[in-house]
Amino acid sequence: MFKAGYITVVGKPNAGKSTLVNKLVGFKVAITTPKPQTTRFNIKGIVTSKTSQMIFIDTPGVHTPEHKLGKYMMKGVQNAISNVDLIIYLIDASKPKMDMANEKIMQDIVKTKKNVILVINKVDIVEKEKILKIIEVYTNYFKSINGEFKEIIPISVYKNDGLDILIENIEKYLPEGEPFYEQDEITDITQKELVEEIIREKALNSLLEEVPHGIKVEVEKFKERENENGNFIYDIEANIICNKESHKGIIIGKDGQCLKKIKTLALKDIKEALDGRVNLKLWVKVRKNWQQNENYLKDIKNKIC
Ligand SMILES: Nc1nc2c(ncn2[C@@H]2O[C@H](COP(=O)(O)OP(=O)(O)OP(=O)(O)O)[C@@H](O)[C@H]2O)c(=O)[nH]1
Ligand SMILES: [Mg+2]
Repeated sequence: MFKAGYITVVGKPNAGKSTLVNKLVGFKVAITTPKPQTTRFNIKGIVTSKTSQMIFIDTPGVHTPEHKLGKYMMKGVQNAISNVDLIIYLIDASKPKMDMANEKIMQDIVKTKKNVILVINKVDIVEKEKILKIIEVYTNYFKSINGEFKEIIPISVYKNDGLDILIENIEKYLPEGEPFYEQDEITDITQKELVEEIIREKALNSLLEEVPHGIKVEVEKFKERENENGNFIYDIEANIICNKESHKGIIIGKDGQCLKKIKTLALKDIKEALDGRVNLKLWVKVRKNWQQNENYLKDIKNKIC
């Protein structure tokens, strides 16, 4: 009998949630960076096989919010753990310290009474003996709040290690039922949102610590046309929005070098993702404290509900 269901991937920032979902889907549906708090809204990644349809929900990393944007991000996580068939709690084996964020995640997921699988990622960069200790610490804490991990699976997304076992175990906990999505559907992120996210990824990777988290990308124009040879051409205009005047200059860089770099890197990925020719225009705009302003958070809010 065919199985189909929703699986939320939850964890602290930088654990590798988006990297894992991308790997399982086989397409980059979510951006990934070495910086924490990369993902801002829930993104679905759909994997359909002969035996099952797994709908993964990649969520923002759990943290204590410092502004309204962060609060909405955390609301998204709450929604994603409440309405699913299975929760994957992903932790980073190289940063296993049990802290308040980890405790909060486990307290939240235990309340849902859903099945939970503990997945320990990045085992490629830690010694084997350390993994046993991590398992002990996390299982003990979860037990102390009346939780129980249905399975515990160490993986390395980088090394493709443990992913087959993970898939087998996920299927075990999915309900029987018909697929929710067509076989060729892989995500709910739109082409426009994907472009915004790709540009944001390149900006995050090109900028120093203080600037990136204040950045938002908005595509203003997204036009698709077909040339006489049947090839698609996309005309895209986008704004990189920052929250301080001083950040604008940093994003543009000396002689526009930084913005140029962001554009070159983004163009490459956008062309690949859209499978066509792309004309990209990028501007930098300032919106003071946009992360605190309801008017500028409407799009993120809409993605939560
Ligand atoms: N060594 C190692 N690094 C990994 C692995 N998986 C992911 N990473 C790296 O971990 C960093 C964070 O990955 P993301 O997928 O962006 O993490 P995330 O959990 O989605 O982070 P947020 O969106 O901020 O919550 C990136 O630099 C990844 O390349 C892995 O298996 N091994
Ligand atoms: Mg992410």
